[in-house]
Amino acid sequence: MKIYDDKHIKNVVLVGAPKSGKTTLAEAMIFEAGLLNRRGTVEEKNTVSDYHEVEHERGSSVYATSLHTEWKDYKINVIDTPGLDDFIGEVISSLRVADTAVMLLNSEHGVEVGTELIWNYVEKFQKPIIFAINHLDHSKSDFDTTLEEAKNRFGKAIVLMQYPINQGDGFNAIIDLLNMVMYKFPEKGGKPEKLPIPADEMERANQLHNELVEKAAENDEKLMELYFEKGTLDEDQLRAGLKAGMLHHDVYPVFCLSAKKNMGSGRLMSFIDNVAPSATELFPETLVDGDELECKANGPATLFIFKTLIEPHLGKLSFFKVMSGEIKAGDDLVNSITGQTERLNQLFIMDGKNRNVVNKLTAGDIGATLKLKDTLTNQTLCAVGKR
Ligand SMILES: Nc1nc2c(ncn2[C@@H]2O[C@H](COP(=O)(O)OP(=O)(O)OP(=O)(O)O)[C@@H](O)[C@H]2O)c(=O)[nH]1
Ligand SMILES: [Mg+2]
Repeated sequence: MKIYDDKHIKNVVLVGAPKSGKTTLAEAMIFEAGLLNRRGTVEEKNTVSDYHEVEHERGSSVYATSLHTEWKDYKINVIDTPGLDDFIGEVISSLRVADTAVMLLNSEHGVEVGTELIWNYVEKFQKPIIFAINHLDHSKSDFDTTLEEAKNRFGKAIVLMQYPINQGDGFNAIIDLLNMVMYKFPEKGGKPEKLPIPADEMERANQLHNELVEKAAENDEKLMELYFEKGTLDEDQLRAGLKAGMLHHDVYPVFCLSAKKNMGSGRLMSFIDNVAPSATELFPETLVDGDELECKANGPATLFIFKTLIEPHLGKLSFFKVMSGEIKAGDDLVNSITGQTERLNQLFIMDGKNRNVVNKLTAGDIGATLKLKDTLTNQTLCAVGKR
């Protein structure tokens, strides 16, 4: 597996009301990257993410599942969470290690009770967030009402990056307000054609583009000055402004999707690569003793265990985020609460039930290890002498 440095790893957690399309999107994100030969579906019970028997029986996610995709020189770790509020614990622990949350909204239903419940935790952890309006191919899709509800509920940080021009049965085109182009998808989805914005959409697109630029400039005095001087911002300035806005919870970018038809996931992943913050760019974690821990590869090795699973025939599987430093298979770390030493016998990158063995993981990455003796979820393992 290709090794990515700490600047080229992004952790996103897919959240949203039940059936908003999280598992279908996760599958599309891996398929688009060419890491799967065949795109599984929830109906056929063959997605990478919903691999547990109970998920097949119910036809919906029960566990938060870690997987990864690779998009244009970046590794994106994806955690697909269940939407049903019975399993909110899975969402909370996943949000804890996310760099960005991607909240799916079902455009048939708009903002749902489930959306609001999850929102409370996004706010609590102050995680950067992207909204993805899904189900745009559905005959009852209502993008404008969904957007309006999101604005009413989540406020003026909501800013459109794209809008659909033919939602419903024949959905296949999106106006992209960042690149100012139209993306037109082939019938089976996948890579879209890049076309000029049609003349009759130009006025609306220009107006929304200007709103986007203003929003990006709003968070930075220098950008605001440049914007007033030149009347616009270049691509790098836009990215920097949006990133700063996401970090401060002043910008919630909105994307368009039909996860089922595999339309829109590529553009979303490019935005995650180029704009969404990496763990190294998040504000430092405040530790119990008041100290701050910065996420950087040359810091002290620190792992946070966010999930523990007992897998049949395997035993205890512990999922963690490398909060700082670098870890190698065979390293000894100390549990910061119990003082017990734990050996990391094997390190994995997980793709649903598949374990990819790796020798090393760096700051910001998410991985798993087997058979920790005495370490539970929500505990931290630190370099010896750093407890
Ligand atoms: N028409 C349409 N159906 C979709 C889309 N995305 C997902 N679906 C369907 O909606 C249903 C739920 O999709 P999932 O991917 O399981 O949704 P989820 O958010 O993971 O659901 P939970 O895990 O139960 O919270 C499935 O039948 C999907 O095929 C979409 O973009 N358009
Ligand atoms: Mg699911």
